[in-house]
Amino acid sequence: MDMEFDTTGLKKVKSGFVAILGRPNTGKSTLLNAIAGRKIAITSPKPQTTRENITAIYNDEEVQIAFIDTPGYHSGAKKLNRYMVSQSINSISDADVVVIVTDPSSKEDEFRKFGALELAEKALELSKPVIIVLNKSDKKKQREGMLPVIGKWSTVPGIGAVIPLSAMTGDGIDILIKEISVHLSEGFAYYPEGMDTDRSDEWIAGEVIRETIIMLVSQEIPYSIGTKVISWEDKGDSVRMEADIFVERDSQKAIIIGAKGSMVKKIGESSRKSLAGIFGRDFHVFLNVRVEPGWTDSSRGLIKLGYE
Ligand SMILES: Nc1nc2c(ncn2[C@@H]2O[C@H](COP(=O)(O)OP(=O)(O)OP(=O)(O)O)[C@@H](O)[C@H]2O)c(=O)[nH]1
Ligand SMILES: [Mg+2]
Repeated sequence: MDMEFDTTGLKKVKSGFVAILGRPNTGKSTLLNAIAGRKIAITSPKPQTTRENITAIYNDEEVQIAFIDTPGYHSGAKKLNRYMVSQSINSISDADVVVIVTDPSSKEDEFRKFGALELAEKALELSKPVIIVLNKSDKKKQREGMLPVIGKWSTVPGIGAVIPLSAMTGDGIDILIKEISVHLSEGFAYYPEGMDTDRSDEWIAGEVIRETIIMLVSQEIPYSIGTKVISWEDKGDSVRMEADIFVERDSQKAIIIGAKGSMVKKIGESSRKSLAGIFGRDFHVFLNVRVEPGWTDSSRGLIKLGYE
């Protein structure tokens, strides 16, 4: 990546940018967090959890790697879906290496439309080194499905490596880092020591509230949820934060609020516990539920929610 930057105080290492792409739900964000050693990206068993690119910076004695977690590659037609997919595809051009995460334990065919093969081809067209990750190796089903998948990838010209790993247990991540390092060149670290993400605590906290809603609220509602932290007061050992929860319709607002406010109370309590666990301090969480009609398919709505 060609960039002009101030090199004062930056140490000399092998460095570079690695984009993590793949279908929804394959474990990209879980992998990012495992590499970072803390929760930066939210994760969930439901697809389309990540909506924007998120950087986590990995450092060791030899390398500094900026990993970019991206939204899952999918075919949704709304403006939000298209924004998500463009985030993911755009990450390829700035990357030194492209890692494509797949989940051989699911029945998803990665060689069909909107599969990993399409992503690999896009990256190879731009002459990027491509590494395929076969994630969830801790699952028996994954190990059973793995051999034929490795066979299929071996017929695709240009694929650098196929690496089984488990983002959940961390097994195999060292091998992935070694394989990536082969493709990086000596240079200056891009980020100062101690910086492990481009995202603020406020932003992560807003995402944690969205993750809580994904877990607590069923059906299609999570796809209509947006969260935004509107105030953040650092009080030393605790944080007082206020956030807006956006929905698309009045009926969804009623569900999020719940009978006599029971659901929004539950969301607040559960978020507070998660935030305390993540940041190691107490949180006081105040939530407002707002309707932004049809925001997932409107430019105005996306801008208002911060997806620009
Ligand atoms: N057993 C197992 N589960 C995993 C592993 N990695 C991720 N998962 C689970 O897979 C689900 C999806 O994980 P995410 O990290 O949110 O997946 P993602 O690829 O970021 O999904 P999107 O953001 O929707 O594209 C979650 O329930 C994770 O706990 C793994 O190595 N083993
Ligand atoms: Mg994700």
